Amino acid sequence: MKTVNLQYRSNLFGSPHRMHDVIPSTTALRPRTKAGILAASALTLALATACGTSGSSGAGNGATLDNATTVRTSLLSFMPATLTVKAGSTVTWTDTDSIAHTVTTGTFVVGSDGLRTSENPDGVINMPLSPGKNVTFTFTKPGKYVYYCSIHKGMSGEIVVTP
Ligand SMILES: [Cu+2]
Repeated sequence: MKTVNLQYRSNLFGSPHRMHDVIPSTTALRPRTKAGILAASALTLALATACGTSGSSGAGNGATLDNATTVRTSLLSFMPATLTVKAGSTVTWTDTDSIAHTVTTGTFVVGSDGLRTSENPDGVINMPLSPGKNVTFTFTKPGKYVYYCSIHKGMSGEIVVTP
């Protein structure tokens, strides 16, 4: 699975023309691989989110923009990779892939190929994230919370909590 992850990322992000080519016509896309199908569906979801009106169904108190406290999974990455919120904020992770992930805080070592070679979960957050579902965590203490997906060795992100 490691090679799939790498090819996937470089195919989609390596060329500035690639996304443009993919976006206009979904019928012409005809992905032949599972990764291609995932990419196509993730792109479609990303576009729908980006272009749609806010239609958030969350309870929310209206004090913050929904996007400001939401991390999506897309194309086997957390987006945004770094999210800054104020202490007391509840961050929502939304799985917009068709595959399962985890949100796991801890430290890790990344090899020269960009994939983690070791992981040390710290137990602060360790939540499975299923396709189409959300998980949330409320950050009460300021600090930098580095997290990763324990399933995909190239997926990580951080939440920076300010006072
Ligand atoms: Cu993952």
